[in-house]
Amino acid sequence: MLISLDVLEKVIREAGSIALTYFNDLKNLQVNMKSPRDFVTEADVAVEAFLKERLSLEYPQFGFWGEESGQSANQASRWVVDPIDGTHSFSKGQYFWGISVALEIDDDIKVGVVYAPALNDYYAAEKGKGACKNGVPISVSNETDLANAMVGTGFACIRSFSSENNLQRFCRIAGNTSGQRRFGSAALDLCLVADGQVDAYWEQELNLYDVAAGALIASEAGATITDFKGDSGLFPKQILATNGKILDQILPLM
Ligand code: 2AM
Ligand code: CA
Repeated sequence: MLISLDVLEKVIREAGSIALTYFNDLKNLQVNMKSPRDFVTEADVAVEAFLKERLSLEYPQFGFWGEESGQSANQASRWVVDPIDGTHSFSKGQYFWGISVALEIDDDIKVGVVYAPALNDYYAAEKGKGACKNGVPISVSNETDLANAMVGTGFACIRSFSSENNLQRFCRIAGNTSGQRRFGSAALDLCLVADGQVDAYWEQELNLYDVAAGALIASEAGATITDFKGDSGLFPKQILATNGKILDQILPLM
């Protein structure tokens, strides 16, 4: 056992309390722009500072890579942290945002936890040991027909001013599915695949800290994690998570 999952849960729930303090006082929240269309709030910075300090104290052997503070110390074995995934939703008072923490060792994600404080949902997975939501084992959906499927996606690429912006792909896939959702947090979107609430999710131009924990949680719940060509692996620039049963149907539309 590399770490204690109980300790990790305690730390991430404390981080959630800090985030909620800001969330419950949004009119005083300071929001800045990292770059055009890319927001950072004082809550993102405070939550990440807390996680960095606490995780480094509990586990000095691991380095740290966070969205807001960058990389420090040992990067072969490190925490990969998104303090608030879904910052824009958070700043608008919407509930769908989460804290994402993964432990990566030699390019392999060993542990992933995602906590959504406003929903009080806690997802956790350890490599090879399955995934849980609020302590109860979860698994992907049984949907076998893309025509009946509920799919999720996101448009981080629009915010990045990317010319390949997912809109055409979205139209293609939407026309061949029954339900489409856009929740705005890659980490939680992957947890929804894990929990069978959506049957597939894809997004492009993300970063490892957006997807590291969620992808492990999804794959431990039985999801396939591939790129848009169907090659297995974790590719933040092109991530497709499915229940496995509709992978062959969605791939030609990617
Ligand atoms: P964030 O809230 O931490 O910024 C929504 O589609 C997803 O894309 C979220 O996980 C969001 O993470 C991420 N995201 C938003 N803007 C982004 C950008 N410019 N580059 C990479 N990821 C981004
Ligand atoms: Ca993020």
